[in-house]
Amino acid sequence: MNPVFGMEPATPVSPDILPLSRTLGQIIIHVDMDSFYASVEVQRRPELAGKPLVIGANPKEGRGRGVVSTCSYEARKFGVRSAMPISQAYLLCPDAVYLPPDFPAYLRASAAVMAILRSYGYRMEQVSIDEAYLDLSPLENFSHARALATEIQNTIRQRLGLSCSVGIAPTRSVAKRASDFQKPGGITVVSPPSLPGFLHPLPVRKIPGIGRKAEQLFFEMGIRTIGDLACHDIQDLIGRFGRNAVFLQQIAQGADGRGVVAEEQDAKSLSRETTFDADTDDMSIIGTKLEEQIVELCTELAERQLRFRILTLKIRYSGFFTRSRSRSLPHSTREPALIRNLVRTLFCELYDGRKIRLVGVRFSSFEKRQQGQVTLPV
Ligand code: TTP
Ligand code: MG
Repeated sequence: MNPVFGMEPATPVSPDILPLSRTLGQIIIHVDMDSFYASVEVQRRPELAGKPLVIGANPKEGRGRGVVSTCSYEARKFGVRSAMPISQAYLLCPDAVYLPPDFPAYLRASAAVMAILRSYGYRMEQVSIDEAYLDLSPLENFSHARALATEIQNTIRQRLGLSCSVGIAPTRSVAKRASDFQKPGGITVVSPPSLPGFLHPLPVRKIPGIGRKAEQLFFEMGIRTIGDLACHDIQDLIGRFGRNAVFLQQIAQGADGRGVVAEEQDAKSLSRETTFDADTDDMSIIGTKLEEQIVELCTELAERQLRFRILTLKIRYSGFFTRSRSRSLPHSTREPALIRNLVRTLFCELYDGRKIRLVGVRFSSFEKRQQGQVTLPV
């Protein structure tokens, strides 16, 4: 036995066998909307269809600050990507249409998508504004799951005018990789026998949590693909990556073992942050931004029927110095007036008179009320 982890080090079992033995019986689908914010804009402004469209901060002819939230697939052909500085996006594609995000509209579209997914009656876990897992294990086989995925795609397209991609696999992490595989509009089925063939040629950075630094370490160990990681000596991996190595190798072997968690447990926090175009100490600009954030967050709370108990305010000053302060409430709430007062109080406590680069509000510690009486801690 391995004295540290209480388990046998991985023996050289063929990776072809592992996924089957550990995940037998699960059929999980991952649904991810295509270029979500941009698609919502195109849906309500059809004249934008087929054009490069960038959602994010104002580019101000290349002088804008802030980042790209997302962009249409037409803009992606120019190299524009989410999280890229908006100034860089402008350099790559000055002729794109640039729009500021309209979060309430995206939240409404998200709620409509999730309602459609929920209506199929399977265990469901929403993991972000535009993606969710459904546990289709009750279905007989992967062909039935593909048929249902097609129906889901058609329903979302017909009712909402939006496109999504679907991945179907025996595990969550492979389903997520699969939904990304044929975007936009694809359905990718990875049945147990085809799992190693799908997963192993992919680069290691496709495993969630592996960034550039870890990827470089893997390269130094001769690991380039997920298949290389699946077969690598586990003790060698633990020597470099510690405990995480066991989990990472399991993911590489297609055996993450996590199911779909029922909805009530998913949301841990909701937050909004805004970077100002120029660092500012103008209270009307700062107040307006905070108010926008509160309205968006309260809309999202209402959509999800959530109340929260902990509010956190974050201020980042010029030069990136960041401070935040939290307040716990005696009772859960989503009452805007109370939230406004609390944000104001926390702001006065935190603010030291310097110019501000970014403000943010976060709600956490949720409760979800069901049928008036019962309170489920989340
Ligand atoms: P994603 O699903 O990552 O991206 P997407 O739906 O725009 O495009 P894809 O077809 O590749 O799935 O994110 C969903 C939304 O979340 C996206 O439309 C905008 C928002 N978002 C940001 O605001 N900033 C980010 O860095 C990312 C990645 C997403
Ligand atoms: Mg998406």
